[in-house]
Amino acid sequence: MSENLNTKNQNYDENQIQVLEGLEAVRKRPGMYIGSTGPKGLHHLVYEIVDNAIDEALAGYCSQITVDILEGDVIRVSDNGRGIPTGIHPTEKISAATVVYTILHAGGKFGGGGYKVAGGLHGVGASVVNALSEWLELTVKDGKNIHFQRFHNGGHYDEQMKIIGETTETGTTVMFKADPTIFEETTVYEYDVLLRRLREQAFLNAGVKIVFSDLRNKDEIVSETLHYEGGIRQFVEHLHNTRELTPLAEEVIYVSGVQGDSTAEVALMYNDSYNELILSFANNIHTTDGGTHETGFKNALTKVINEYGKKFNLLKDGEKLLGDDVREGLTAIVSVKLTDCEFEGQTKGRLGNPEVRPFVENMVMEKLMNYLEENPAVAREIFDKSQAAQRAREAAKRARDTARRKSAMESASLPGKLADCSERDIERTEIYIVEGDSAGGSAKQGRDRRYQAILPLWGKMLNVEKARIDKVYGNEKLMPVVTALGTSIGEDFDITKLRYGKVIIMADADVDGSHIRTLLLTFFFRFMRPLISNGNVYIAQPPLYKVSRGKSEKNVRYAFSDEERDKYIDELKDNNENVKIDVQRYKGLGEMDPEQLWETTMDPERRTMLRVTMEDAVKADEIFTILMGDKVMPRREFIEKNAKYVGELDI
Ligand code: 1YM
Repeated sequence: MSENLNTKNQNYDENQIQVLEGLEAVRKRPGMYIGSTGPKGLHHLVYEIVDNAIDEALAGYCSQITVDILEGDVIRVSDNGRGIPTGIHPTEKISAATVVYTILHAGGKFGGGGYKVAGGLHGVGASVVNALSEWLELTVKDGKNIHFQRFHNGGHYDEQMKIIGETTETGTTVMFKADPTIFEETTVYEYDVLLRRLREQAFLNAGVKIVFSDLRNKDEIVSETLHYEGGIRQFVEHLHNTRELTPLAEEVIYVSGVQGDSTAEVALMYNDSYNELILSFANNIHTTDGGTHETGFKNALTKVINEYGKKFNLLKDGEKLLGDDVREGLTAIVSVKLTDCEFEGQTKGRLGNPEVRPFVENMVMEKLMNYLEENPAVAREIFDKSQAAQRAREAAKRARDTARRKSAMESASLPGKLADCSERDIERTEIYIVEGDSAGGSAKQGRDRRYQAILPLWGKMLNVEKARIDKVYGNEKLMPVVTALGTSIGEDFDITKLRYGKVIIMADADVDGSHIRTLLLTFFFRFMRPLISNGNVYIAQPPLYKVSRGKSEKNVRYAFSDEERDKYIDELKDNNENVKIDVQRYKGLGEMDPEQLWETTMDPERRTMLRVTMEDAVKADEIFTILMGDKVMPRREFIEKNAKYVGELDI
């Protein structure tokens, strides 16, 4: 606070003290404003600034937004809008633009005349970004003058905003460097992460043009223009393309409506897969847990397709398609823009506004019904697909009932190969799912039988990406997993029935092991998703090498990477040049004896495991569709691109 202020007015001193108190609050609790100080929070800084430029574009004053990552992970965002007002603010006695960048909650845009729609931090974003930056430079062109101000160390400034030149252009440019003392983990941006979000924003705001470039490496400049006149229609097409899915009909169905100050739009398309993907947004914010807009859409879709079936006598009396039937193979975007969004739930990922459900529901019912009547061929295809899903659901139900009857008749319903644990408290229990009989044998002998259960897998694996649920019920490899976990699958999934707190996949560190891991993860993702979002799924990390010197137990080290192996070799040599170090490479779990397996991979005191998390269900869906789908090219591309990331599993 003892900054050397270049001010002539006592007001400015007081002002800066007040300002810095506000920004200091942000620096003390960054998580409250941007969620975290990890990579996610870091990228959030960019979104906050871009959001302001998008608001300006939506207000109709800006046609292009440029986003650059510069050397040293400096971000530059530029727009050709009106430019943030630079006049002296009536009560704060400093430039309005300075107010926007230094006063928390200046986002109300000075009350009145602001935008009808605001997302993100509702405009407080600019000052939050400034508070969390090592430095930030703001340039505003107002058609006459170029105004400039520099901030440093989280919003401090030595000089007020000043004119540095003349111009006939208008617009705002913001350049900033995230503060490494706040973002301790990393201040390096991931191009793909920013690209994904910028592209999403370009889809959601039809016509807005965003030019995004990575200029960090002069030899490898990457640039992308994101500009979609078709808006969310093109979003749906994009989701089909990236997943290499085959659409059912050629064009995307699009409906929209207005009610007062609110707008709603829906784009949808079917494909020949069995999965549904609905992404919903409120004021451009992804509502990961859905909410009233999504419910309204789903209700309408079910009603319309049933009504269509009745009207054309395609449904027998009393026959009814359920939501899951009409959503099989559906890709849809639901986007609403409201004056005031209420976000609910622990992660604020669900839209709560009750009036939105009937608004979306009625709009979609009316317009989609019209569409289907005007496009009978498309309508018939959608209906037939839904009916096929319904028939499969009934077949699955029969299979399930048979499975249930069978298990009720068998005295012990748990799978025969399961070596269960004695403890029942799921806070403490864990199950190792192990591929291969020899590894299974070692694991059974090496485990702590009080709380560790072992389930060896055998038989032919089903590629669940290409199977409906009825196939799972008949699969000899997956059913033991289902019965051992106790939760059932799909609609019947019940996490309260889970028999083990940790579900640990243990497979070899080779190609086959990786295949079985992927298949099991896909299975959990498609049929037991809450298991993943709840954080119950883990991947065991067996060591790659055993490094030892002589026979003493004291001189044995297990290495999980080549670097670690070399480090242990040096450590055990202890500067004695001639000493012999033994390095054993484990080709598979089966090579380890029970004791080694326990020490290195299963002992809770010593093991390392990866917890599988689901940061982004959309990305995960894309990954699984690519990894397990029919198309070879995208799979190879994905694997090549991501090979370096193997080891951290964040689907
Ligand atoms: C690179 C980031 O922030 N552009 C931007 C911001 C504003 C305006 C124009 C703007 C808004 C209004 C009137 C209004 C903002 N202004 C304010 C505030 N790009 C970027 N472009 N004139 C210009 O809302 O009425 C906050 S953001 F509060 F000063 F009006």
